[in-house]
Amino acid sequence: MFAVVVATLGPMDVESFVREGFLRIDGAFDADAAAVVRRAILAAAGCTDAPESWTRSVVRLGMFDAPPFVRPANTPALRAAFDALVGPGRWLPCGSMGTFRVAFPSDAIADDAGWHVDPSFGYKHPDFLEWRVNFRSRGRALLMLFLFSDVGEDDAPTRLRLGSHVDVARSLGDAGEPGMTLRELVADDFGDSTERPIALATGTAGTVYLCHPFLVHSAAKTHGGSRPRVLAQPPLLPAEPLDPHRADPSPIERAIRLALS
Ligand SMILES: O=C(O)CCC(=O)C(=O)O
Repeated sequence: MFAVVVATLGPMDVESFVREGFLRIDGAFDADAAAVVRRAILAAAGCTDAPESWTRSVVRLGMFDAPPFVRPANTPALRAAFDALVGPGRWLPCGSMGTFRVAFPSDAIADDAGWHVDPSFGYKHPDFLEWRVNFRSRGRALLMLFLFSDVGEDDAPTRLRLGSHVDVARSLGDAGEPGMTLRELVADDFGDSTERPIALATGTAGTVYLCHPFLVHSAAKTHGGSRPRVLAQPPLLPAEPLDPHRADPSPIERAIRLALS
């Protein structure tokens, strides 16, 4: 069973993060704040609470940076968790929520539900499969999943490959400083991580999953529930380059170092 954290992170939580590659923080932000954002996102998608208005299976909406959207990413509980996992002074406050992905109840197979890690540099290339990741996780300190709706097992939870950050770190270690493209990582089966057990990113609105940047994950293929699932996935940006070999590695860096050794 993976760790679920309600308040401050303890040593066991941190060790679970290093081993499994993620932590679930319950009540990381307020459920009322989640409801405000959820309504705004559904309105931006041209929908209401009425199922008749849910005419697509998936909608992506980008780059919301107004205070109600970014406040959930800057709560005291999350800032403390960022300090514990990335290190005080080594991360930048979140100024935008990245892409919101809304999944609506539907049997249609989502065409963007493939296993992947989120690339963190090389974005100038027009083909996203050429975007890159390297063993230092250049450009990204954490992958974060913010639940703005209640997400049960039938509500299209994100799928997480437990421990896959270790497999990916090993492949990236072999690739050195230039790292690998997403295309190369796909061909590598993300460090041969296909047999790893899968966890589902479920929880009530206000839950946040803090994930190692190398954690392999995928959207659910279908949505068998009855309410739209609203998720944001902003990166936590590093304030300085990560260095798995430094004298006082953060848990993120320590997980990489353990995989490389
Ligand atoms: O919607 C989800 O559950 C995850 C989406 C995702 O991983 C992505 O868009 O990169």
